[in-house]
Amino acid sequence: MNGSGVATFSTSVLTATTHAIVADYYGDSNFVASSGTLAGGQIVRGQPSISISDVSIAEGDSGTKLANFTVMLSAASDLTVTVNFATANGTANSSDYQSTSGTVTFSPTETTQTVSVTLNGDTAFEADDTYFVNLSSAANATIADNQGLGTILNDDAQGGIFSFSQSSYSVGESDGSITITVNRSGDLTGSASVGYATPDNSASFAVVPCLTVDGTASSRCDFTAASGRLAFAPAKARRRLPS
Ligand SMILES: [Ca+2]
Ligand SMILES: [Ca+2]
Repeated sequence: MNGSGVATFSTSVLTATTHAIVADYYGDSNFVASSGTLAGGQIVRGQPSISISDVSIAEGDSGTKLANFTVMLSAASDLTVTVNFATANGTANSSDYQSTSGTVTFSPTETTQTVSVTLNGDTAFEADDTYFVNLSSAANATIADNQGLGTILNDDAQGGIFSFSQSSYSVGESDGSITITVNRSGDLTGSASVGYATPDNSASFAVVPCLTVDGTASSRCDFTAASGRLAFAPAKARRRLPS
């Protein structure tokens, strides 16, 4: 190079390792032309690579929740690195998650970013569902793993959950009957049934006269035993026990 110039060096074939740069330099009559190797090795770094994590998360029963995918750069870069992302259906579809796409940007020195996918909760029993976050079109980096697998884990009981409408019921002795409501919650997508029966303690109270007031009712003295099965059609959440 001459006294006022700036050396520029451009190539597209350097491999990622340490390279020596040899320069010829010359100047005016006081500067003896010479040549030599610049002090220190000139390090050529390979482009970092991008990968994305997999995420498994329980679905939830209502509202939404986020599945956070980590997008990683194998090493910090001096350049801004970008990569596009887009979701894609597996067995999951738009009823299960909200599709999204965009660009992930790593500023110099950054190595981690997050892509969030919004999942929709529900109470239907179903198999675990899958979807993908695909990476494409990286700038200033290569892509080592271009696909994040999202798994929405089923957290619903098949057929739903049965419960009484109250923790206890009271009835007047002269009322003749009592109606007890059984609720079905959760998965209502299919039919389901549940058996019921009044416990019969008659045998253990056989020696006790019915007129004895001991706070315990028995079918021998106080009520007619009842048993049967309550059938719930799909999407029906309430049934009444027959009186
Ligand atoms: Ca659920
Ligand atoms: Ca579900």
